[in-house]
Amino acid sequence: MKKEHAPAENKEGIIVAHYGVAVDVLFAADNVCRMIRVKRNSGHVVGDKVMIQDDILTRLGRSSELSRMDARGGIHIVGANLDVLCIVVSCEPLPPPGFIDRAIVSARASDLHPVLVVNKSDLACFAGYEAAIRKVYHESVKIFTMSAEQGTGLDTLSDFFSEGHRGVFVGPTGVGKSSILNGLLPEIHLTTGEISETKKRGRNTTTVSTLHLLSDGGELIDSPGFNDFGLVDISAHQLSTYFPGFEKAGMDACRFRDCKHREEPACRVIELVEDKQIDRERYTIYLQMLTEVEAMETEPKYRDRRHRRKKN
Ligand SMILES: Nc1nc2c(ncn2[C@@H]2O[C@H](COP(=O)(O)OP(=O)(O)O)[C@@H](O)[C@H]2O)c(=O)[nH]1
Ligand SMILES: [Mg+2]
Repeated sequence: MKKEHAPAENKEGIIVAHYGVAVDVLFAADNVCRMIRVKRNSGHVVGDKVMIQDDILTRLGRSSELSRMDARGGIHIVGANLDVLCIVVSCEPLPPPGFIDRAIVSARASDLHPVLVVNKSDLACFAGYEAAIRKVYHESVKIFTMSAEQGTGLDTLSDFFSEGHRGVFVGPTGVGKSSILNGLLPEIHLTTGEISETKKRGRNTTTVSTLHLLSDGGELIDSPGFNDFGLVDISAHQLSTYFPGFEKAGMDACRFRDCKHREEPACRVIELVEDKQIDRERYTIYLQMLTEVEAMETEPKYRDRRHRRKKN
């Protein structure tokens, strides 16, 4: 891709990297990338479609936006105009409890298609971990397994994206997000990190989100790792509809349309738990998340979050 410095007029592009006070904009029509200055808290994120005129950048409307909350209540937009959320996990380091469920619920609530990537298939801990992941999620999401280190399993992910998807990698630092992208696009050389032997956690080497065009089609955003995937603006009704594992109950199978699957009569989810078709442990996790979401719905500090919105 060429880098251009002369002003471009009235062109539509897409933000492919964000550096705080500047963004890289890719003009797909002529495959040229330009760096444009922006205000520090401009609110632009990678994936945003923009219009440039006289060096002024205007953001166009978003078709989708995926947000998460960090442990301090700060809201981050993970990416814009995406249709896929790629949740990357590994058996070392492990994702924090609840990370996958929250990511799946958030994706579905934002109209994104969540998929799971289980990386590091070369490690001894992989087989047991993958089996556990499949047991819980195989009916809910597509699961890709791979080893970025050995270059195996990457083709299936690239085939999936070649259908024309735009996705973002999310997952804790050290699971191999950047390594997978390097495997898909060897010419990009993203910085990857060492895993600390004592903490078994990755060091944060990816500091900005960057969007990459895959050679066979589709686009993928590499993002800095994070451990908190707090739910943002998710209602109890959305959670009861989107929780992974409840798909088998079917839409509107409960007597009440707004059934929260807690103690309502003729609740299909509760029936399936009693029938052992939904794992009781999964149901308990759901109830914990439900209590949390209900608390957020009534908690004033969560109601007006606009002032605490952050980019990325
Ligand atoms: N054994 C093994 N190590 C991997 C694999 N993929 C990445 N790693 C290593 O895991 C560490 C973190 O990788 P990185 O791509 O920076 O992770 P990120 O923080 O998710 O972007 C690096 O030391 C990689 O070499 C894999 O498939 N197998
Ligand atoms: Mg990285």
